[in-house]
Amino acid sequence: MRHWWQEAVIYQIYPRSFKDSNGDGIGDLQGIISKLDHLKWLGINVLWLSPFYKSPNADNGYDISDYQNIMDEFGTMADFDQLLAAAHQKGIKLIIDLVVNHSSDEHFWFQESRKSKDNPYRDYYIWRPPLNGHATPPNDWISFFSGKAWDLDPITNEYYLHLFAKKQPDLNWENPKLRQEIYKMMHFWCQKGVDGFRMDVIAFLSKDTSFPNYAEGQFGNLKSYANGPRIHEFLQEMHREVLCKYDVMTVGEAFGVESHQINDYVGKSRKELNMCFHFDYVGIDRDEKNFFKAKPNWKLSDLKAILAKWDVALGEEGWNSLYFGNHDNPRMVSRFGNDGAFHKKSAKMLATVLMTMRGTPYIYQGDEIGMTNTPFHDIKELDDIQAKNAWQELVVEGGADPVEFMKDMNLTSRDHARTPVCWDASRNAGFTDGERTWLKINPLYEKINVTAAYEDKNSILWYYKKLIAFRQATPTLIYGAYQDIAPEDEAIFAYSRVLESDMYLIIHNFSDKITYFTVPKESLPKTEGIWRCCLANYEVTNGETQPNNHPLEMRPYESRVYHFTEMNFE
Ligand code: ISL
Ligand code: CA
Repeated sequence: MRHWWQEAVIYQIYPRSFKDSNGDGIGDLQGIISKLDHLKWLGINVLWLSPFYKSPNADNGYDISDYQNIMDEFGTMADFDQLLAAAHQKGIKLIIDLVVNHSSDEHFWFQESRKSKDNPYRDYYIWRPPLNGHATPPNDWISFFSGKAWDLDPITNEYYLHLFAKKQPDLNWENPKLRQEIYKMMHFWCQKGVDGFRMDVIAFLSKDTSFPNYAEGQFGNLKSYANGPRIHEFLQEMHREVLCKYDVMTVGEAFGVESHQINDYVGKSRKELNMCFHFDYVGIDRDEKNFFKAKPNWKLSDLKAILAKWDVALGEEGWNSLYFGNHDNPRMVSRFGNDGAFHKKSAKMLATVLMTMRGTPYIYQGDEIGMTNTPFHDIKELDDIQAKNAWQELVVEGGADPVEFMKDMNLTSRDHARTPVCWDASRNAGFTDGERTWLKINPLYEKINVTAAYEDKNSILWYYKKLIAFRQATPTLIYGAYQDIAPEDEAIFAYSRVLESDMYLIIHNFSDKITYFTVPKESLPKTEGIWRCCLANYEVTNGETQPNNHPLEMRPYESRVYHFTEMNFE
């Protein structure tokens, strides 16, 4: 059984940074509507919108104060209805972000809940008395945004849990009344006609309600509250109560889920989710002990091992997602490619990986033109609460070296993905016609912008368009079996995709040096046939059309997609 969300190419929009339509320097829904033709031209099938609901923006919308109303800065519900209709009219589906592990502390439910211990909304959140009667939190958990994961609320002198910011109290999924409120909200959006949900930190919904101390150190605590005892019960209830009633897709942000657990979430017989984003390579270039510290010399063989591990774990039972960028990660060309001498080649190479692997590819806004990381010189230039709280804790209170900290932020900050999309070379990169923008503009905008990319037929943008069309027209690239054919190679990433007798051989040079590669005999088809290089990010002379009879000379960041056609002897 094949589904539309397996054949789709999905594009993520972070509304705050996509396009401003009213000159206040903040992206908005009308801005997205004004750029739908760009997305239609690109050929994407689905839009994922990061949160656009009412929010005080402690975490830029991932702190929701009203799930059924639009954030003031982004516009009105009429704007949303217009966006949804316009996208559907252009044949583009739209999925929305479901952030229900926590709400904003400004949500009506929390305002009520904190009033008294017997308030009807008390158990919509997770409250615990101080340990042994004095101001000690119930356990040693820390927040992802620094500090403790518990905050003592003076009104009732109890702690409430917040795995993220203080202003993001965790919702209590043990409470069936809360769960029914969430399902009612999901029906509201499904009845409007949205085509699915991306689900924020979905594996955290069920916690061990004895709230034990950590098993291990920072981030090792994921075992303490990810994949809790009732997570599958809750997701199957959500499926029964809401999801099974609509033709919608779901993708869980599976922070904390390990490959051996994945088909419990996305197995086709599970009636839970359709696919997930895993986090196994999000830390590949990060210091094990300090997530904000970069570890630049990551190994290609480690990345390939992770990709292969998840492909095997999902097998035919599950379905994978592929992403190299999103609103929480630095720009992929700066992180996994080469944003200097080989900017264009490496951006195209990464795009080729994204579009030829097994699983639904996700493009993050601006990656289609190869937007790079932005130089941040001072903490005041950063907006992200994760960075600012870390600065406060590590530098201001902890005495860490501010220069070192900013060096790390220039490699790892989430703000890299949140600088405004560059639409042209005019002031403020065509993102706004106002004076200022909410976050600094990437200084390379005169060179790297959508308009310049349209005008350059050899641009990253045109290459994405070609790649997307190629993938959509090639079932073998969507459904074909995946096999890494050189897992140990630290420069070459080469794999096959096979569907029945149709075979593609895809070879990338992840290095800035010319690298020779011989396709292993055992990876080649046993039958006679002809090879054709059907897509590449360099000019391929006809001498390179035969990948099977001599070492291939792969140029820096070169990608080649070879198609094998069996010679049928009649
Ligand atoms: O700690 C991280 C590891 O990557 C963060 O990037 C991030 O907090 C984590 O991936 C969970 O992300 C989701 O939930 C957060 C929100 O800040 C992120 O933007 C969202 O993607 C809390 O809602
Ligand atoms: Ca605006």
